[in-house]
Amino acid sequence: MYDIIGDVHGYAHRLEALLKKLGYYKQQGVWRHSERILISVGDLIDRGPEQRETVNIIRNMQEAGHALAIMGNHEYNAVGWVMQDQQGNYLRPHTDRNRSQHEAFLQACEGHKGWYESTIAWFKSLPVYLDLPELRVVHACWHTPSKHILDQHTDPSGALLENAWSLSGNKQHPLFGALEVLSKGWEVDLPAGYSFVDQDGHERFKIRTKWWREDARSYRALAIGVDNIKDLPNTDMDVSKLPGYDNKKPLFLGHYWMRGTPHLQSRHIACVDWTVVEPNGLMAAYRFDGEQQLCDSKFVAV
Ligand SMILES: [Mn+2]
Repeated sequence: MYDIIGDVHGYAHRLEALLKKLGYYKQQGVWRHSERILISVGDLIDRGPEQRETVNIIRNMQEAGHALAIMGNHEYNAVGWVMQDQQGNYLRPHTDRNRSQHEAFLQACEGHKGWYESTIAWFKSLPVYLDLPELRVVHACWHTPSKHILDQHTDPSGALLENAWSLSGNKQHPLFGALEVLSKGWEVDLPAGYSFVDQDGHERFKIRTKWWREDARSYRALAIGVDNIKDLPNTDMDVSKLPGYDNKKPLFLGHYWMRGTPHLQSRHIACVDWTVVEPNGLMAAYRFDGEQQLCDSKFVAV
């Protein structure tokens, strides 16, 4: 069965500590488990001190058949940093803000041109979601209409077709919005006059939502990643537009900077990103044994 691990963001030593705790061991330079497969929810890179080591661990495992991996928004952006659209603009504009978010990875790649090119090619080969017989994995939001749009632009392995990359950078194209929802989540505009400052100090006018919550209606209850909740209006949002979840299979997410002791988002949804990038954060996994109702006690973290 599967162990699903959260965003690593370049913290290779924390990843290795987690692998050890999960019973994986290194053989001929590749981490493996005799009975289990690792699944990464994406966001291997950016922020942390061991960018190349992190990619190498997961890529080696995947190529040896011991892991599966999907693309997070950071891998998508890494590809967009080097790819241009038909007008010659980078899919990920080289603004100061985007550069600072990507700086740790770019620095780690300096002097390693061959490794960098090979890694970008590997990122391009990753699927955006997994729909396995027992479970589903997506970086941020399971949204069937977005999946259907994406599926028109992928090969049988789930990787984006080569010509789809430039389409995906065009905000007018449905693929752009589909990838935003799947990899960045269900974001909602705040009413005019409202904004908040995110963990990187940037002012934002949209909130990420706990799109899986069926019992909440207000901006304050549905927002995630807002430290000072009083920055948000004390009113309800139009929840009829939230995607919800069909609960047909367990779903695993990353992306959300969860804090505290790892716990489920619902009986069918587990976010495994417990914010290894912060001093009190955790590198977490969910140990999945085929159960269709998930359980808090199956999180493992270091
Ligand atoms: Mn992340």
